[in-house]
Amino acid sequence: MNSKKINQKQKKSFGVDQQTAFEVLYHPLLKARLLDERMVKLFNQGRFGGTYFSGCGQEATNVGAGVHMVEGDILAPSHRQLGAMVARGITAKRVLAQVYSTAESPDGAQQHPCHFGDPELDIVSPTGHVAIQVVLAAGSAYAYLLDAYRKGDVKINWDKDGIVWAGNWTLKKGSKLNCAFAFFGDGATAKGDFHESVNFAGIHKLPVIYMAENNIWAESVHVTENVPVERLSDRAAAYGMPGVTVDGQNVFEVYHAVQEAVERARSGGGPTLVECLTYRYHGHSMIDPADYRTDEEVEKWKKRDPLIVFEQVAKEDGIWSDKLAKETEDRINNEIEEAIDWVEDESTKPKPDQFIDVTFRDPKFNDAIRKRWEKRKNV
Ligand SMILES: Cc1ncc(C[n+]2csc(CCOP(=O)(O)OP(=O)(O)O)c2C)c(N)n1
Ligand SMILES: [Mg+2]
Repeated sequence: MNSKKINQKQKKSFGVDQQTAFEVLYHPLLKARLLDERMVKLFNQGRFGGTYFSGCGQEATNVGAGVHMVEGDILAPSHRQLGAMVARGITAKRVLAQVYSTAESPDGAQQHPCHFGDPELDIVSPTGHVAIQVVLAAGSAYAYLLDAYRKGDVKINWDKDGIVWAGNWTLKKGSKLNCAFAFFGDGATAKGDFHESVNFAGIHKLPVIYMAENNIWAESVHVTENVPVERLSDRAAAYGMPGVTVDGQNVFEVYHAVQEAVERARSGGGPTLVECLTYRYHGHSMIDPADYRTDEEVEKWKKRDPLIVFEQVAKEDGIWSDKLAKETEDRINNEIEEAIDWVEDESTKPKPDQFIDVTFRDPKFNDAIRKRWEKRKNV
């Protein structure tokens, strides 16, 4: 995210001016929604197989965080991170190549449709196991810290007996750390992997942004059956990090909460747990009829849809524009239609060798990973 685009003095939509609001926030919000709904339709029409995990309804939590990522930051996604990926810059073509499992898939067409990474954009591939990406985020953040230490940007604060406690370090003035952004659901916070990751990050003061998407359900299990505290953000206290709960339907609110967390992490202040209250409109995946919840519950959340909330807030602040909204929608629809034509008519089937290359991380396949390794090797 280009911080120069934020004009705090204007105090529009919590400090975001019209251009930023439309370009940086509204465009990915709407692109994620339109692309997601289109993929739901394509799946239901039988145009790609397996299943599909929709993130419809959760776009504001994803975009409000994803736009803060800069080059070198790691995105550790779960299975509903289309919004964060779009905010990070993924194209409709790359997403469709993944769900259609074509040779052009950013992840080599080897994964489940919605558990995928993109080495070009520093999006790590999660495994299908719930919460594992949270562990990968802590590991990446630890690597950032070690890199900074090797470069001489980290000062270790030894005590008078020559002992140093983990986390007792300060970043050299003017230095900045890369951040790891971990996304996970309410259900994932009940897993051991989650606790180990946040505990480790808390101890070492790692630059991780923990994005807890509380959408009330973990498949058919209600949040109250997975979480014994009222707020997921209450969990943060146990790991010595700040925890905050925000309206996950309001992209401006998420944007500002994450901005604060990112500033702290980049300047060596450690991790933050940001709980976003949100909701998924579709079932757990396309094969889930979601009959464990009521229509009233779904309708209640749809009244506070991220796009409706965006328009309300932008209107209250006098920065809404019908013209900009229509232009944005047309631009996105063109990209999506072109991408669908391409994936169905021109993309290519993966060859068996591609799976072997992916598994053994052949640099021929994964140029982006090789380049990153070359860069880090010399730190
Ligand atoms: C270790 C493990 N257990 C169970 C599953 C099956 N599973 C996949 S997603 C999911 C629910 C996750 O819920 P939550 O973390 O709240 O994320 P949400 O789907 O709501 O976004 C479950 C149980 C799995 N993939 N891995
Ligand atoms: Mg959930």
